Amino acid sequence: MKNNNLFAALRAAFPADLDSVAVETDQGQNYSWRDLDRASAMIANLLVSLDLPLGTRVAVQVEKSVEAMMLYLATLRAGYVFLPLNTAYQSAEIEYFIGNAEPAVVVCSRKNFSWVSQIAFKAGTRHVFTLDDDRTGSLLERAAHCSDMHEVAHSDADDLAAILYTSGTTGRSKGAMLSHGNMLSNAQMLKSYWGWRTPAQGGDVLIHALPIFHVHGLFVAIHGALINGSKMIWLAKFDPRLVLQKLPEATVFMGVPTLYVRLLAEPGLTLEACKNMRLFIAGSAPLLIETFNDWKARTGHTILERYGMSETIMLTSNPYLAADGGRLGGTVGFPLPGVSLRVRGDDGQDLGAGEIGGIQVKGPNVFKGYWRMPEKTREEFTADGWFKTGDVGKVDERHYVTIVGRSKDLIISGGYNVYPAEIEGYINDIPGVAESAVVGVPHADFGEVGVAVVIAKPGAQLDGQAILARLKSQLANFKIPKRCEVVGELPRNTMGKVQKNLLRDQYKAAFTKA
Ligand code: MLC
Ligand code: AMP
Repeated sequence: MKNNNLFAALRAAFPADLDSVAVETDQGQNYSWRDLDRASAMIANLLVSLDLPLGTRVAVQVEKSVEAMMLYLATLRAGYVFLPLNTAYQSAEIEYFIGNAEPAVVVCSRKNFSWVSQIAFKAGTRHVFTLDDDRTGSLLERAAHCSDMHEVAHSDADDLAAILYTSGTTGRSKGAMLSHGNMLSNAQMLKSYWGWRTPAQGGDVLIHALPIFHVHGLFVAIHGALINGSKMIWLAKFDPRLVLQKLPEATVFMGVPTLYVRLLAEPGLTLEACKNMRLFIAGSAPLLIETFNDWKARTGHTILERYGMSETIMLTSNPYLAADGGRLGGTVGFPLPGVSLRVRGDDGQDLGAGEIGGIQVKGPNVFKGYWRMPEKTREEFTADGWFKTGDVGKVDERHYVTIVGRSKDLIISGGYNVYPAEIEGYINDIPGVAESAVVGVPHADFGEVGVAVVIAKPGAQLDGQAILARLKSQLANFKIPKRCEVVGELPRNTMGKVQKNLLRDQYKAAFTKA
């Protein structure tokens, strides 16, 4: 029977010359394809030796490193389920994820071992390993004793490969369950749609500058390079000057819009610097038309904007080939081959070209549901099996999709999702707070950031800075509102509901002026 394990397909695409460079890091290390194969086999053998049940979750909160990617590949090839966690998450957030996912294995950095292991052991996790970004930690120490030969586990297309937590509108995160089939179909389709060149076709080189705990950096970028046998230039952290330095050796770059904004601020971004590049891809948040136009003027390249989600990986993309239509700024392009997309009105009726409504999708890339939340899963799918993205948009006569807003109350800041309901919950727990509202406003660097507007209980004295300081000790740093205002009252409609649109309007220029 055919093995649908994603790793088997990635491994089959490794170039014939296994000693050629697969990953070159900004620390001057080179990893060959053989290194990726052997090290992921050793870690997979370590996991297998733990005698874990099928479907075991491996939760990972570590700094970006090539070894962290190898751990991901090892989890796939051993047939377990990878659960990546943002390094910014703090103890309450980690406690929720571990309690909800019940991983049998947790891997964290050494500096966090004492509190992470305490949470994990309390939740019933049997194995907690450490992994740091300098190739040290108990995971690698233990794996060093394991064989470097490992037969890839058999997986069906529907078997789970990863769980990605994505925040919910009620403030509780939901684990999106992605299968080997979801990821493989998407990776294979993007291979041809974005015109990746295998080594035999001259090869591509990807600058990997994104974090590896979300869809963009972990799946779109890593699968894209590996399934094409393409080399990666691996940056531990995004640094615009380093990217510029590496551009002449690369052909493909992927980034959230903030990365493009920051690169544009560098005088070294020129036609000359980009002349070897084949493709610049942007996504995860709206790309402003100014950024799109400025980029074209400065580099001669038209950014290819695409649209995706944790629940679906990639959904739409502007075309790679001019023959398929141009790359249209302000749009996210066409539904990708195999993906069906429709726009529905509030009453569930199909909308025509140019009409604005809720975006719904179907396809082999659409996830299997939310981990242990059958109710939530049912709510997010229509009776005829379409996934409701929560994004609001339109499709024009030529089939270009434009996202105009979101029905979900969500802020996307520098490519990270922040759910106001979660932040409001924390603010409302602060003594003296009667009520709060968090809204997203435009920001020149992050695209959008949160502003918290708070009402004090009668007689209570509140200070905006003190509220932010308290939030900082509880939540991932990117979720902290960039401003907190204590006010007398919140604008409400006749039903008594807070009118967030009025607050957004009130603070809309707070971060856009020079
Ligand atoms: C950092 N900070 C942010 C932030 N990132 N604030 C708001 N939004 C963000 N995204 C704040 C920190 O809290 C800190 O504040 C200060 O900025 C410096 O932190 P840093 O870690 O040094 O920041 P920096 O390295 O500059 O990071 C910015 C960034 C990063 C843009 C490089 O946020 C990033 O890598 N974003 C990419 C996210 C991503 O990969 N998304 C893909 C999701 S997948 P203070 O006050 O503490 O000093 C998805 C699906 C799809 O959406 O379609 O792809
Ligand atoms: P996440 O849950 O982190 O995977 O974020 C997915 C959300 O990011 C989508 O539902 C969209 O709202 C948003 N998104 C992704 N790509 C784009 C894009 N190119 N333009 C606008 N929004 C985007």
